[in-house]
Amino acid sequence: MGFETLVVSVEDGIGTITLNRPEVLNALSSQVFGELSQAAGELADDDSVRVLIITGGDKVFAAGADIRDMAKAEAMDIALAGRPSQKAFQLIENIPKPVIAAVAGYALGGGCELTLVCDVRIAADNAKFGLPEITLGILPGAGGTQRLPRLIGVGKAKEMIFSGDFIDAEEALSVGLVNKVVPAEELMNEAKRLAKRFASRGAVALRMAKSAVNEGLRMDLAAGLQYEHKCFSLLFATQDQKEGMQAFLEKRKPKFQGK
Ligand code: DAK
Repeated sequence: MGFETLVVSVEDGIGTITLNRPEVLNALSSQVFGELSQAAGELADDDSVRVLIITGGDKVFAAGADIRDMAKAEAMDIALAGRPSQKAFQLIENIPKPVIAAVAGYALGGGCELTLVCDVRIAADNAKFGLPEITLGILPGAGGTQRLPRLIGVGKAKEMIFSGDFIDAEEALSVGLVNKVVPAEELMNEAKRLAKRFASRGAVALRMAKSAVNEGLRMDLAAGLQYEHKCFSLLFATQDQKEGMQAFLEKRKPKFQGK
């Protein structure tokens, strides 16, 4: 289906969602959240898609939720309107395929929070991350107070949340908010290179590995280790496990079938 606020493409097993509201720095309106859910759901269900990339293009990732949408809202509007954004973010976080955020320019507020539901973040050297909600009299409400401390630690997360200040790509790298920083013109090449590397691995093992990490983070260590062991055991029922180990013993590259 066609989208008004996104551009969606599939090439070589990689599905790419590009936020496309340049006139407002890709601000995330309720329409964007709705279309994101739809696009992410379609790419999740498409067996030809092995890995997803979410980007805002080469100028800006997203300057947050649309402040014009929020400015006149009452508490109940937010309580109810929260659902499309929560649905989109939870859906993306739980897609059983790797999701890479490719970030150029600003990733602020809900834009920064969108990168946090991706598995891996690649930043252009011009990227800037921040949670400026506090400067608007609110707090990060799309997972920022929960996912950011889990990713980068409580102290730095609180500094970012309390100050609303932005950090540049190098600082984001140093605190573990992004996995890699590349020259801006190399951003999509690097994201695609990593996507192809992920796509060359067995799809079932990738799915299980993502689930083991994500679900494990919601459990205590003992329960997480048990869950990991269940995922690990189950993989011995796949053809990919037989093929991967046989290929190693025969000193050749494995040909994974994703089953
Ligand atoms: N919303 C709407 N329009 C925005 C926008 C935004 N977030 N950010 C920028 N724009 C618009 C500007 O109004 C301007 O439009 P015109 O004036 O040309 O009509 C155009 O984009 C260009 O922006 P600037 O002229 O401001 O550009 P500059 O380069 O001077 O500044 C900037 C760039 C990114 C520093 C600045 O635009 C800025 O501070 N933007 C706002 C950043 C911000 O505060 N973001 C956080 C928003 S709060 C939830 C779901 C989501 C959220 C919360 C809950 N539920 C689950 C309940 C998320 C909340 C947020 O993200």
